[in-house]
Amino acid sequence: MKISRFRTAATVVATAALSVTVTPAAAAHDAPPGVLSSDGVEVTGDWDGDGVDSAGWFNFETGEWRLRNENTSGEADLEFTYGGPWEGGYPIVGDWNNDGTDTIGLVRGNNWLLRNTNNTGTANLDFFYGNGEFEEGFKVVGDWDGDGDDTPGLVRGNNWLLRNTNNTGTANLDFTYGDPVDGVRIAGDWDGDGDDTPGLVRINNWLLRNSNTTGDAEVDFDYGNGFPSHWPLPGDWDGNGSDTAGVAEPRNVTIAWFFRNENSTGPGTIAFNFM
Ligand SMILES: [Ca+2]
Ligand SMILES: [Ca+2]
Ligand SMILES: [Ca+2]
Ligand SMILES: [Ca+2]
Repeated sequence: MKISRFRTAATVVATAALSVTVTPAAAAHDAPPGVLSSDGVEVTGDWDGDGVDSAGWFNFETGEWRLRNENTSGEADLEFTYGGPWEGGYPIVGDWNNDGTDTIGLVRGNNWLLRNTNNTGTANLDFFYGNGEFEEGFKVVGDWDGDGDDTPGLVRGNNWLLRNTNNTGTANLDFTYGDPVDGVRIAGDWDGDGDDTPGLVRINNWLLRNSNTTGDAEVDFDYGNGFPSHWPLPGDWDGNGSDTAGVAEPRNVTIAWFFRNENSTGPGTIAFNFM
C-alpha cells in the first residue's frame, strides 16, 4: 500500500527503478526516477477508509489519478488530476493526517507535496526531506512510529532514513537493511502491530522485517513472477490490520492485480483487472 510502481517498458531494469536515473527523454518533463517510457504508475491504498487497501493508478504525463475502492474488476470510483501535465513527480500514497483514509502525494526532488483528500487541488502539506533536487533515495512511506500517520522515508542503498513527521527536517530513524544494491524496497505492517517496517523483494523473494532497526529478514517467502512481469505492491486486502503480498502485472490495455492475504508462498487469492 505504501509503494508505487512505474508501468514501464521492459527495458527498465529493476535497479533503475530504485534510483534516480534521469534519461534525456525523461528529463524533458521531469519523469519519475527510472522511467524510460511509461503511461502510468500503480499504487495501492485505502481510498475510502474502510480498512481495506485497493488498487490505484497514476498517469504522470497527464496528472490523472484513477482509484478503485473494491478489489474487483471495474471502472475507477475516483478520477481526478493532481499534478499537472508534464509537471511530473514521484507518486506516493498514505494517510498523512491520521483520518483513516490514504490520499495522494507527489515527490519532486526533495519536495514532498501531500494532499489530504483524493481530488483535484493543491498540496495541504509542502515540505522538504532529502538532499535537494537530485535526491537519489528510493521513496517509501509508512507509519514508522505507529501513531497513525504515514510519513516519509528514503532508502539510499541499504540505508533506511525514516522521518516521523510530515514537515521539513532530518531522519528520526537511521539503520541498514538489505544489501547496498538490492531488490525493490517496500514498507508495510507485516505483523499487524501498528507500525510499518521494511521489506525487500528480490525478483519474487519477499524478505520482511518487523522492526525499524538493523537486522535480518524475519519473514521470507516467494510470491509472484518478479520484475518486470510482476511488481510488488503490499497492502491489507482483508482489513485484518496486517499488510500482505500483492503484485501488479501490466497488460496491453489494463493491469492485472493478484493479491494474497498471507505472507507466505502460495497462489494469489484475489485477482482482477483495473487501470
Ligand atoms: Ca488521511
Ligand atoms: Ca506515524
Ligand atoms: Ca508492524
Ligand atoms: Ca491483511
